[in-house]
Order: sequence, then structure tokens, then C-alpha cells
Amino acid sequence: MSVTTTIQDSRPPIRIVHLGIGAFFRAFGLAYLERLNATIPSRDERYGVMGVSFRSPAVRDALAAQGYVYTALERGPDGDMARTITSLCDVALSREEQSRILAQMADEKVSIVSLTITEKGYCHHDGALDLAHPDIAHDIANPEDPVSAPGYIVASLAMRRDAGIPPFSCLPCDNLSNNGRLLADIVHALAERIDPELAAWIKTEVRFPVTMIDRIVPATTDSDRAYAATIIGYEDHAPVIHEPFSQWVIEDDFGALGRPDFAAVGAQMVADVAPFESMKLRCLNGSHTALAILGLLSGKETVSEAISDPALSDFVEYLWRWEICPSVDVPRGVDIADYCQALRKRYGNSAIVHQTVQIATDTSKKLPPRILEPIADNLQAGRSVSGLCLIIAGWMFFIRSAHMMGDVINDPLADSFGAIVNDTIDNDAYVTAMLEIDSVFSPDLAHHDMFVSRIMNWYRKIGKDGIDACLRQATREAT
Ligand code: CS2
Repeated sequence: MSVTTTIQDSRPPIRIVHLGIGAFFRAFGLAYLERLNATIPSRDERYGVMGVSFRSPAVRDALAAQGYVYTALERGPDGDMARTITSLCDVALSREEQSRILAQMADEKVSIVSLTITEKGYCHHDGALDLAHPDIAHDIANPEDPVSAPGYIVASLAMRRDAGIPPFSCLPCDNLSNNGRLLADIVHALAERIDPELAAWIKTEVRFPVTMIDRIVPATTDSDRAYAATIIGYEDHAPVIHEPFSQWVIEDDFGALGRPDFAAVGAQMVADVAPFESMKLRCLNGSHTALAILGLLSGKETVSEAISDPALSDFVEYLWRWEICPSVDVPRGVDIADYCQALRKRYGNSAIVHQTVQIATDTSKKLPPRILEPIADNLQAGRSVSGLCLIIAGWMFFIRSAHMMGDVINDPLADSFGAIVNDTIDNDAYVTAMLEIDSVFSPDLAHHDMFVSRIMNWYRKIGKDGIDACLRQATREAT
């Protein structure tokens, strides 16, 4: 009997299907489940996971070749710690194995469908289902042959309802404001288009708990794989690298089939995730986007390099203190200044090679929850938005320069950006046209005089004086 067969024989039953089996969930959710399974004596009561990949077959193939067992390598200031993850039992590729995935999602043992499909995977426009999205248009026309993650959820829920099986709960683990409500709205709207009776059943029966997830997990590179081999002593083709820190806050609102005892392994089960989420999305993800975009403009390749640059680091401190923290609804008992100092330390962990270019991916989808929502709050409260506007101007500058250099822009709106760059004759016309992209900027913001003029001024100044001068000016303005 091969080693792989022995491992598979002792695998727990699949009780969770995870959509979007990238490095993040393998270093985060599966690490929690691995610890939890270690506390459950009976194999049948443990939680096995089927992962679904919506992208390339590479992850599935690498994991399948090693029986889905892989290493999660923690790298921190105190050294490395390798853990073997055995709770992943299967990985399927959506475009090749649709019926197997749907059958698994419809299986009565499955009580949770969790998701890390990134911001764009929700196919939404300002929180509402994007009916013009080609995958959504496809799924409405072919509900039993879905391609989008919401389409898979609706199709498998229909199978469960028809078979008299209670629904799973949907657990979104992406960095979006109110991710559970957003997913519920998307799924309800899609089901409504397909079968109103199914939509009514989903509305009363299916739970969509909100979550806040936090762990820094860079994309795994060849040199990470080579390094992992030196630590574990054998070749793992699908390791994940992560920092020591992790935090999972989950709204305790699951359906009839219940949930794992996440709290037993350190997750916080709460009635209201909003304060945790606003603090994390704005303080961490907002400053990450700032370091990524403005860091790229000043030639920084990684977050640890960017945070050790005095101009960037002072700017981030300024942002936290004057523009981000005042906009946050802080969770009870948390000192937000301490929280930000802990972030600083996490960013400075040079064992984690977190590329600025990775964080700058899909920025059009990241700006609303990270930067634009705090701007709207600050404008309403009469607080400064200058530093936050510098990030937006920096992003526009980055897009234009990348397009002119012929670099690939990783963003679902890349084609629209290219057209805008080509069709506008000067800086102001370019900035105005970018602000008119209504899937990013709400009309209220796009026509707010002070917001618009701040961005135009920063944009001109980046071109004229360079990013360093802008960072210094933004930091000085407050003091
Ligand atoms: C990052 C996040 O890539 C990004 O946009 O800001 O992935 C970040 O590392 C995580 O949210 C940390 O929990």
C-alpha cells in the first residue's frame, strides 16, 4: 500500500467545501481546522475539506501528486515552524470537474461552503449582483452549468432543496465590508433570476455569517519551495508560507447543520463582526494598499522594504493617526494605536517576502472598502482626506505609467484603463475620466469638489516633484 493511500484512508469525511483554494486559505482556514481535528478523537466527526480551484490546474495537480498533504511554514522573527496539513482531502478544478464539485456541495455531510475567491469573485457592482458580468449572464442562462462561485452556490443549494437536504452555511473569507451580507445579497439576487421559489427558500433557510480574516500569506515562489525543502528535509511542491499572526472573527450565525467549534482553536465567535472588520480593512488593508502603490512608485519591491523607508513609514503613521483610525468603529477593549504598532512589526518581518506588486493586484476592487469608505466617512465628519487621496492619485499614476510602458496591469478593469489612457490628452482629463468609472467611484465622490481637486493636485505633484516629495508634504500637512 502506498503512503498516499494510507493517508487517504485515515482522512476525515468531507464536511466543508472551500471555493478558491489559493495559498491564503491553505495557510489560514485549513491551519485552524487542522488544529481542531487534532482535538476530535473520532475520525468521522473531524472536518475534511474539498478545495475548489477556479483558476489554473497547477495547485490541484501539485497537491494531488502528494495526496493533498502539504506544509504550512510559519516564518517569523523567532524562526520557522513547519506544520503538516492533512485535513485537505480533495481538490477539484471548476472548469473540468463541475459535476463532481456540485455533487460534493450537495452532499448531506457538507455543512459549510467557505470562500476565498478575492474581491472580484463576488461579481458585484457596488454591492449588487453585476448582471452584466459575463459569468453571471452565463449562470442565469445555464443555471445547472455554473461557472461563477455564486452560480455554484445557487446550483448546489437547488440540488439540496430538491433532495430534501438542509442547506449548508456560506462562510465568505474575503476582505470585503460586511462580506456575509454581500454574499447573501448576491446569492439571493442570482437565485431570484433563476427560480424565485428557490430564492425564497434560500432567504429563509441559508445563513451567511460575516467574518474577519487576518494573516499575511504571500504567494509561494520557487525560492520558498526550495527553502521549505531545507527545513522539512524533503520536497513539497505545494507549501505555503505565512507569518505567525492570525485572527479569525466569525459571526455566530450558522444554519441547522451547525458548525465546527472554531473557538476551541482560537477563533472569536461574536454577534457583530463589523468593528473588527472595519479596523482590519482600514488599518491593515488600507495601509497595505498605500505601501504597495506608493511603494511601487518609489521602487520598493516588498512590504518590509517599504515600511523601512522613512518617507513611506512616516506617511503610514500619519495615515493611521489622522485619517484612518478616527474613521474606525473600534472593537470594545482594543487599543487601536497598539493595533497599528503591531501591524508595523508584522510589516517589518523580512522573513515574509510580500511583494508590493502582489498587493497592487486588482486595486480597483480593493479601493472601495479600504480607501474610499474611510474617505466618505471623513468627508462627512469634516476630517482630512489628503493622505487617502494621495493613494488614489498614486494608483492612477501607477496605472498610466504601467500602460505606457506596456506592462501587464493585473486588474479586471485593465482594458478600460488602457482605453482611458489612450483617449485622454492631459492629466486633468485622465484623472476626470478615471473618476468616472462608476464601479469604483460613487457619483457622490466623483463630483465632490474637494476630493476631485485633491486628487488632481496630487497627481500633478507626483509627476512634477516625485513621490517622495508628496509623501513628505502629506505627512507635514498634519503637523
Ligand atoms: C493584502 C491582503 O493582497 C492584499 O491585498 O492586503 O491579502 C492581506 O495580506 C491580508 O488581508 C492580511 O490578512
